[in-house]
Amino acid sequence: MPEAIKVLKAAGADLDFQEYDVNGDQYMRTGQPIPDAVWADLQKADAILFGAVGDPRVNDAAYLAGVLLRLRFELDLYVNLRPARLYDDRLSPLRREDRRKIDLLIVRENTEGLYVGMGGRFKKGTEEEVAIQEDLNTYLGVTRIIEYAFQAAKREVVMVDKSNAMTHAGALWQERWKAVAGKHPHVKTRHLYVDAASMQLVRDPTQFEVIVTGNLFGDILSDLTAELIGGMGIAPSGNVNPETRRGLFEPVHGTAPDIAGKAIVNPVGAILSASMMVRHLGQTEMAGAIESAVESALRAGECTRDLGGSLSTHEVGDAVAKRLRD
Ligand code: GGG
Repeated sequence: MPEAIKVLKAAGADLDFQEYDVNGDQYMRTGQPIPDAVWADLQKADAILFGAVGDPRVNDAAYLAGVLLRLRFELDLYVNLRPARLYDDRLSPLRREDRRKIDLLIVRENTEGLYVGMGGRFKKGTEEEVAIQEDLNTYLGVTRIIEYAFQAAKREVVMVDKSNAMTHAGALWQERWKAVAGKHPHVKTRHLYVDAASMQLVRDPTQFEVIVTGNLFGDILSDLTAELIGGMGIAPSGNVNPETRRGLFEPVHGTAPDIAGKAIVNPVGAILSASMMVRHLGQTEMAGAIESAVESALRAGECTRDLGGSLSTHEVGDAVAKRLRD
């Protein structure tokens, strides 16, 4: 986060920053994932820049649910934008050069699906235990995310589901997909089952512009697409509500406790999330300038070791910030 803020300031972002410590320490101390006073402020913010949630000392799903899922659900940030753009050819694991022009967007439904926490465990701890995790899909939720994908696309939207096996939810997705697609005849459409989509993403990701899918599949596919462009350290995301204009921006990665505090974590995912945030706030030129500065630093090899460089987290922030000031 400090590197993302550093870059925003170097880019001349005219924003008031308010920093909040929402972390495992304060959760263990107070039992509150987000303190009430912090929550009140977050509800009023124009945008939220978020790091990551996860702490090996906290083996408690209520922590993740009480931080990230609460923000997504209660602020109704129903669109999760997960772009994947390859900034430097050498970061791609793909052998064929013509398959490396990757510039796609995953539009993940962010407030429904398996993440709502419905279900339960019956006869818990016995050999007869039954565990049910419910996959919630609503007419409104499915319709609005598909509609958003069409707004975001110029050329083609690919809808990904598993409607051949998940027949109830899948039927709703199929019906809403056809209905919404019918309103956008100028945009091409394609449907893929999630297994086929995974295969196609590895085979030739350049074929995709916008992919729209549910919460779980979007989560999984976007880790795959992150690896196609350099890994989890580089992938940004935005959680937005296009109607209220609320937004939360965060790197796709988690907290990576194994490398925390060593000044080697890659700040690019956070920096690119900050650029998505200023774009959301209407500063398109600034967002483009930040992305160009990141691209130039990566191409010059000014990056952390996960991308083959030797710079520290802070030095990467400096390298990007310097390009914005020069
Ligand atoms: N910025 C994404 C994020 O925080 N995701 C939550 C997550 O994956 N937590 C688990 C972890 O950090 O290992």
